[in-house]
Amino acid sequence: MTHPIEITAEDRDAYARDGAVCLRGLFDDAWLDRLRVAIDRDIEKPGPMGMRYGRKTDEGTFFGDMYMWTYDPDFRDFALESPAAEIAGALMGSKKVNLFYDHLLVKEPGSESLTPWHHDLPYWCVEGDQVCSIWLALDPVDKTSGAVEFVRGSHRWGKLFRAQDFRMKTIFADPSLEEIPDIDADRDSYEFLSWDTEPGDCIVFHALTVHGAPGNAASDRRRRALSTRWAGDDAVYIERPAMSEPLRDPGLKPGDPLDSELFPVVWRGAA
Ligand SMILES: O=C(O)CCC(=O)C(=O)O
Repeated sequence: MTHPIEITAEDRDAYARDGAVCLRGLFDDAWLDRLRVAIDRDIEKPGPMGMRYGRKTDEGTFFGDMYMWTYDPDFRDFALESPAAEIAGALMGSKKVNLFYDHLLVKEPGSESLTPWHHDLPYWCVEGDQVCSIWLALDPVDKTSGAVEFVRGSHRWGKLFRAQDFRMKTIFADPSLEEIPDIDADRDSYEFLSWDTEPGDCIVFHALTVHGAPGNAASDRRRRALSTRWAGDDAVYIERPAMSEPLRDPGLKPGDPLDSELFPVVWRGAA
């Protein structure tokens, strides 16, 4: 069933205050069915940025891929035509929304690979406050199958933590950046947000919100998630000393708005 896109003032306040908000049932079965087929196709034949995250010894894999929209028609339609861009625009309070990229994160049952605590901005060639992700669940997800946890309000800490590779290597290490604190060693000091989600639910979170996730070793369900990354009016291109390189050179100079073939404007709201 298709739900009208209705973002309430409470949703906007929660996103601004907490740095993460869960929105229920905004993506209908038609999108989910297309994405599930596309996901299996991508796992079968990954794109240029596809890789196995996490431990090689895992019984179930933690598979990731990025920029699928650039070569797969179903991911492309989702990125360009689904309600995602409008949702991002409404929550960020932006008049235009650029697609930054799409990111597939599949934890198969048996995967013990956790998603390390991190926030996203230091990985990215973008700067700005209006930068967010929409993490869309394709399966029922709870903490036994890898529900993502968010540190409430961490997008307002004024910090930029050193990025770390999901494969636990250090290829993104920028020594000038502070290391992220050991969140699990000091859980009483933080407030966490986490939601059990059904297919079609999504979590929208700010690019500075600290988040991480357990593995999927305790369930017998797949945990397929698609994170689409979005940027708004104040976002500009930058080059960081250590970052996750984009799929290709977008042809932008530091300080440029993202508008380009690689980071297209997908949605414009009322001026
Ligand atoms: O799905 C996960 O385990 C991690 C998600 C994540 O880190 C992201 O979407 O930025």
